[in-house]
Amino acid sequence: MSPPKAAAAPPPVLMPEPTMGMWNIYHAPWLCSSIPVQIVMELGLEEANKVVVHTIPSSPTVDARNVLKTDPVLLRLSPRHVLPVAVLPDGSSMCESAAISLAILETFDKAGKLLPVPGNGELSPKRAQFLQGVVYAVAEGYPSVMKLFDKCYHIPKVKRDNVAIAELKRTSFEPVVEAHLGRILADSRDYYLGAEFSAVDVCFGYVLMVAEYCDADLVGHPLVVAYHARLAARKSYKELFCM
Ligand SMILES: N[C@@H](CCC(=O)N[C@@H](CS)C(=O)NCC(=O)O)C(=O)O
Repeated sequence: MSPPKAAAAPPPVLMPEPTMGMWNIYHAPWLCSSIPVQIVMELGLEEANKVVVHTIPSSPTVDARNVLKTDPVLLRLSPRHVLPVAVLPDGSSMCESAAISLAILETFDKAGKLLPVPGNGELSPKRAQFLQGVVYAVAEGYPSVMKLFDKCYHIPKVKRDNVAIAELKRTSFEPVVEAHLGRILADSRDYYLGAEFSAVDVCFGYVLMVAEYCDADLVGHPLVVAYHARLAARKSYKELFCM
């Protein structure tokens, strides 16, 4: 009788080269590349053949972090081994989820579906609020929730450093995310800028999704809970985060 064969290793995931002449975004499910990808979805840019999203497949045998460190295309495009990375029609590339999101909006959202469009040379207060919101959510909100994520991810609740989690919640997440959103939403607006959904809500939706994923009772403010529920009801959010 021959000895049992070891299970064959799954073939390595190989990411495609960017498509020249189009925008390309490299993405992995759950990572912050979800922010520009949700904007692409909201604007229907894949269907319109303007943007190609290359997604590292999500499966029990594929570790996106490993693909980032080994895939030849990603190693070349993202030497820091992080996503998102966007490749522009001329082949040049750019990183940073907020910058990529703003660049996509500037290029494709002339009608202002997800942002207040620039006026005739004057910066309107709403557009200023929009620019501030996108940068704040990604530069301040995202690191604040990720500090907590690092203390919660794959750690059973009883084994977590609950003292450190409570401290981070009090000193970072509450003032930076929860109290900030609570103040913005206090005049019973539905979204960050008012009655209309915008790309700022995409960014904060991502931060709140990570907070919920931590399963550490991070958000208790009723206005913020209701705001997150509104964001989570969108088709694009469900397709990205309710798999
Ligand atoms: N400031 C950067 C952060 C990029 C970043 O850290 N991306 C994370 C995902 S959210 C990543 O790719 N991590 C890979 C890893 O942890 O191995 C941005 O907003 O794009």
